[in-house]
Amino acid sequence: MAKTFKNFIGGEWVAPSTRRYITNTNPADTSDVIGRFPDSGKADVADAVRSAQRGFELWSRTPAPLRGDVLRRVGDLMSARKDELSDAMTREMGKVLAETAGDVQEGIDTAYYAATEGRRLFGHTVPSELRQKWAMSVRRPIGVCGLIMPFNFPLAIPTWKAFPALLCGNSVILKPSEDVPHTATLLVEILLEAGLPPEVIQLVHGGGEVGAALVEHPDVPVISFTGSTATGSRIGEVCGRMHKRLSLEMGGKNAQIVMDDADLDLALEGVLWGAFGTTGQRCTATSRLIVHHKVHDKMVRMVVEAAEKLRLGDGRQAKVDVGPLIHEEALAKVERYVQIGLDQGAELACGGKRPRGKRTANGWFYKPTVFTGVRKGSRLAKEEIFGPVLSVIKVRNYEDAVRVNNEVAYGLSSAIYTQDVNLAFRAMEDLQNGITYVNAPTIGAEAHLPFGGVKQTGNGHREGGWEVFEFYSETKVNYVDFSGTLQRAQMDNYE
Ligand code: UN1
Repeated sequence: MAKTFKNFIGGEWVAPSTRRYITNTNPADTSDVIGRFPDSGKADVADAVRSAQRGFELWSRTPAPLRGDVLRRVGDLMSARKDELSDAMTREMGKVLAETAGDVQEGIDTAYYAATEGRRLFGHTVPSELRQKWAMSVRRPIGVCGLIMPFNFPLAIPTWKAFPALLCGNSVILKPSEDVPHTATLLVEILLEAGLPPEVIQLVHGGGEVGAALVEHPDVPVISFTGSTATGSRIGEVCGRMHKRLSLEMGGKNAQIVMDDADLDLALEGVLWGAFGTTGQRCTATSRLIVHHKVHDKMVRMVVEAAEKLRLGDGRQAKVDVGPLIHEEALAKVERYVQIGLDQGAELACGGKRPRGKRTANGWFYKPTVFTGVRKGSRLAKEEIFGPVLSVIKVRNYEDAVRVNNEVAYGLSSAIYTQDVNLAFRAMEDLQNGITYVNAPTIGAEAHLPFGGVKQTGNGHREGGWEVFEFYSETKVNYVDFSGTLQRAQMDNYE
């Protein structure tokens, strides 16, 4: 009998009010059951909010450097348990161990960055226009933050959201993806062990019902969401109506541009990692390879030859390059897009089917797939697939490459491979993305820099780095007049 997991609400591990559960299985081998996790409902969210409000009262009054100390201990515990966390993560999410170790590391980096921010959290002190008057701004906690996470970074993304939120003095309700609830459970255990007061963190497992209840709850003033653009739009409507603070990280259709002067071996390594790492299930995944016509045929040959050699299998086994997709539905979506590609006249250069063989028989595997001759404006060229499918687009020159990169609705990351320093700098200006890499793939953002995209990818906020602390805190301005007289701003100095 599979282990039954609980929510963490009101400072205790509790069963969901619904008495419903979702069975979580290993996507590389669906006969491996990780456990049953709560399929919670609105009442569980309501309980979590009430408790989180008490948590907020306590935590928002705790000095920021002490809040930082808790996060430093969280980083220490995550470091000590890196192997255990990576293993648990690969088991429920599928990506290879090297990648889940990177995912844990991103969480550790985020913890230590947030810990030190507790001793900064700068405001400004600025001169007043009046004599004997002081003016300053400070950062204040906001309240209960509802954090809604995707499956692809089971630890890094929850930490990106939760650690800065906590450092700023907010309490947090985590709604992990129902596909990776175990990793979130381990994270909450670590937070508690590190000394976070119990009511400051709540964990409510479940699906869309939990997410919707959080978004619609009047006492959750901050929502952060990473996921699809369609869901993000619905969340945005509700938050707009309720005047909530909302950070959205949504889709991508990221491209790697290869110019005719590029180091093709380097470009090859970049595109393999960008397109097929995490089985293409990153918001930052390389989904389009935009290649200068002079090197197009050669580059395609190199990519196809290398893609065919990638070894599929259980990410916990040695020598596996690519794990499974997260679930049957994700696999079906990839299959649908392959059909759409064929229907719209693209040429299948490799992949395009499920693998055969024992190693992959029980999981949601799909072969790394490359399409060439992908027409500008076709669905393969425009829509996010979130799987191991790469579309190659041939271009005439740099301007054409920029145009193709920019003509999609999304704007998360882009990459350009060139030896021409002038062109590299022009690209940094011309490519409409939140992140541009020069001679490096579209994935691999670092935790201490702002992360996010333009256009339909986001709503203007950033995760990571210094900017995220502004999202999770409210600016308050204080004026102190110590003149003992009424001084009228804009008037008494300008008579
Ligand atoms: C995501 O796919 O949502 O830059 C996040 C990267 C990772 C984070 C990706 N550090 O690829």
